[in-house]
Amino acid sequence: MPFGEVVCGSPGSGKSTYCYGKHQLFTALNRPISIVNLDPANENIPYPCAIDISSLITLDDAMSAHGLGPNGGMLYCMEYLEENYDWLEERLSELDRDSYILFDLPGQVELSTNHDSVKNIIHKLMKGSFRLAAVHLCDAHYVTDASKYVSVLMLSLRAMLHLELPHINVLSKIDLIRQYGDLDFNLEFYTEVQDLSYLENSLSSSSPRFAALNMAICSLIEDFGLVGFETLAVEDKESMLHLTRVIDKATGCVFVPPPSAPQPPGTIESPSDSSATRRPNMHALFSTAAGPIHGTRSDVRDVQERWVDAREEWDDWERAEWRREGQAVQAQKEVAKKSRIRDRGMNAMT
Ligand SMILES: Nc1nc2c(ncn2[C@@H]2O[C@H](COP(=O)(O)OP(=O)(O)OP(=O)(O)O)[C@@H](O)[C@H]2O)c(=O)[nH]1
Ligand SMILES: [Mg+2]
Repeated sequence: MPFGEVVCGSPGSGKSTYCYGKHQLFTALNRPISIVNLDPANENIPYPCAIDISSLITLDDAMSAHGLGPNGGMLYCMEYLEENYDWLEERLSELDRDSYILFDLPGQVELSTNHDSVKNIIHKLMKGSFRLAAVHLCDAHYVTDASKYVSVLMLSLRAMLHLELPHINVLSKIDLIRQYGDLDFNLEFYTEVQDLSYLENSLSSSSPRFAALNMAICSLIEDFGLVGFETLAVEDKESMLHLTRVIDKATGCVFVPPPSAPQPPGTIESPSDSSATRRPNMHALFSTAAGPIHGTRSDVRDVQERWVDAREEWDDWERAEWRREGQAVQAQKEVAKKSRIRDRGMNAMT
């Protein structure tokens, strides 16, 4: 039962960078991970790629063979992949059974809001043994303008309804939020999406012609009551760890122990299937799944403090920590070097 994520979002929202960050994090945590690049226009892939759609079809091939533009070419590539689903299935079956799988999607938003190919491919994967969540990245600068924020709410809701997966919306590049000026509200307002009527003033002043339309969209979004956001700064380990916990909870991965976990007492080992994903978790399942998520960036007020209110102080503190860690590593190396020299001296004497 492989778990994984479908990473979607508008162009430049940070999908490929996030995949690379997750690969580095999981490698450090000893969790096997494989990344599938489904973006046929992705020329400079930053991460080690387990499966690349370019070996099936490239955007250039589709455009030149059928006289299409970049957008039409991209839709063609996705339809081609859907038709050749066997190709993907075969390559996925060759991957490590316990590997966590990331699917890096192209940035065309219609692929996750209107067009059916990606949805059909995902549904085929889910019908197999995959347990996936959609991770929808939205550039955090959208929250700095009320009408852009409404558009991103709409986009997120549309993707949730279209993909029909456990869905996590993420405000990416949150570390850059301060450089776009002061926010009208605290970050919590934008992530919780609780009472959008507060946007009325900003909407009437920034886009008076569409204020009524925007407010109608706001009330529609509130009626669904589905949209909320996590935050992400990809280079911040705590931010990545928090998002990982949220996603593991959404996919059900929290229920599954790592392959190296000891068997709980009384577990009967099935000789026919030794897959780690079939073993029960050692920990209390319901409290893990239903309880609050703990951790350094689990509260959006901490995120506000880290990146908005006290960014300089946190930057200084982190730099000091890194220096201390560096010095500790250096000191360890010195000790190891001295003991090697001493051992060599002892050997020479005997
Ligand atoms: N500061 C900051 N920059 C980021 C972060 N995530 C991504 N970026 C930058 O955003 C830019 C776009 O990132 P990509 O990962 O290429 O975005 P993408 O969504 O894969 O783009 P497309 O594949 O073209 O749709 C790059 O310059 C990244 O370095 C982040 O968390 N913080
Ligand atoms: Mg990309």
